[in-house]
Amino acid sequence: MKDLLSELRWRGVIYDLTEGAEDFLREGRSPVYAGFDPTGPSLHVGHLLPIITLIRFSRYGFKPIFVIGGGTGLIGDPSGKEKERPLLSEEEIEKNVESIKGQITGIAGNFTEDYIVVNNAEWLKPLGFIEFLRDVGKHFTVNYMLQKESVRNRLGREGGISFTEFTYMLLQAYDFLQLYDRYGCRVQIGGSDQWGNITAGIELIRKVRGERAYGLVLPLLTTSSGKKFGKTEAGTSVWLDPRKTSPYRFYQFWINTEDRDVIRYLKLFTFLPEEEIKALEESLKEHPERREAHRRLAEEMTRMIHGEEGLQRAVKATRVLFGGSLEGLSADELLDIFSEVPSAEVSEEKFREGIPVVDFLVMSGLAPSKGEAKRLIKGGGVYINNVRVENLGRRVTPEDAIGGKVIVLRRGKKHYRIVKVT
Ligand code: 383
Repeated sequence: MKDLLSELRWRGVIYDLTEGAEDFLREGRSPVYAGFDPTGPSLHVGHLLPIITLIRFSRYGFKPIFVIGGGTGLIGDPSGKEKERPLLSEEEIEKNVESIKGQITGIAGNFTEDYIVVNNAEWLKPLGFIEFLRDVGKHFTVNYMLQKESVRNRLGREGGISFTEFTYMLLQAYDFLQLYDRYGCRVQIGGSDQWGNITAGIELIRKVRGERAYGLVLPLLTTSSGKKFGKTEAGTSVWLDPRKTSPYRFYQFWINTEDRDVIRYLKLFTFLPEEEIKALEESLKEHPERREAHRRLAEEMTRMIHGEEGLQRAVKATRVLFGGSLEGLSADELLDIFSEVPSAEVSEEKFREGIPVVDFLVMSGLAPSKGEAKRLIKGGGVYINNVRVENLGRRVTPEDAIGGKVIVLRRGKKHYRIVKVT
C-alpha cells in the first residue's frame, strides 16, 4: 500500500472526513485519537473498528492515542441514544476503566509499542465548573449545540435530554483540545455517531489555539441482511472478555458471517494485505463450500483478541461439533460448545455403578426404545464422547464423565445429547 488514505479507502474504512482531512492525512503527521467510554466492564466487537483503525494509522507514522472516558463516562454520551441513560457510580466507572484499559493494551500491544492510553478523568475531574464555563462553554452558542444530531434527535422525544447529557459534546471537545496541547494530536476518529462531538473539538481548537484539526468517521456497520453488526443470533453482544463471550463463541460469530459480508469484514478488520484478500475473494467465488474466507476471518480475529492459544481451543471446539476428539477440553468448554443441544441429567448416585449403554441412550432421549438403541449400536452409529460404541454390553460409568460432570452422546453424524451428572 502506498499511503494511508488509499489504504483506508480501499478497505472501506472512511464514512466521512472533515474539511482538509485528506490533505493532512496525505502530507501531515500527528498523533491520532479515539475515545471509549467505560459504560460496561468489557468492550465488544462494535468497538473493534476504531481500535484497529488506530493501529493502521500507526503504520504510517500517526501515533495512536486511546482515550478511556473515565470522566466522560460519568456523564453519558447522548449520540445515537434515544433515551437518557442512568448515571453510573464512580466506583463502577473506575472498575470498568481498568478492565477496558487491559483490553486495549492487550490488542494494541500485539502490533506496536508506540501508543498511548490515557484516561480523560485526569483533566476532566479537576476541571472546575466556573473554569469550564469560561474556557469552554463561552466558545459555543446554544444555537450551535441545538443543531447537533444527538440533541435534535431528543428534543421532540418524550423525556427530552438532560442538561448533563446536553453538555457532553463540550467535554469531548475539551478532550481534543487537551490532546492537542499535550501531544500535538490533530486527528480524531470514531464511528459516524461521533461526528458532532468530533467537529465540536475541531471548532474549539480553531477558536482557542487558531489551529486546524481534523476528523474521520467510520461507517456504523450493519450486516447485509440489515441487522446491527456485532450481535449473536440470540441478540446478545459479542464481547471481547472471554468470560462473557468464550473464544469458541467469538470464533463462531466471525465464521458465521454472511457470504455477502465476509470480504468487507476482512478488509475492515484484518491486517491481511490486498493480494491475500483478493485471493480469498476468488476462493469465495469459485469454491464457496470451502469457506476459506470465513475461516480466515475467524482465525485472524480470534487470534487478535484471544491469542494463538485461544484460537487453537476455538478451532478444536469447532471440530468437536463435527465429531473431533474431546481430548483436552474441560467440562465447561463442552457445555459451552453444546449449549444449544438438548440435555438430560443423571444423578451421581444412580450413575455410580454405571448404567447399561442401551438404557443410557433411552434415558437421554437419544433413542426412543431399547430395541432401537440396540439397532443403532449394532449399526455403529452411537458415540460416547465422540468415540464409537462397539460393545452392546458396555456400561456408561463415572469414568466417562468429563471433569466428572458431562457426557457427550451422539447418534449418527449430528444428533447430540448432553448428559450432566448432578
Ligand atoms: C470519549 C471521550 C473522547 C472521545 C470519545 C469518547 C467516547 C465517545 C463514545 N463512543 C462510543 C463508546 O464509547 O461514546 N463519546 O461506546 C463508541 N466508541 C467507538 C466508536 C463508536 C462509538 O467507543 O462509534 C463505536 O465504538 O467511536 O459509539 O474524548
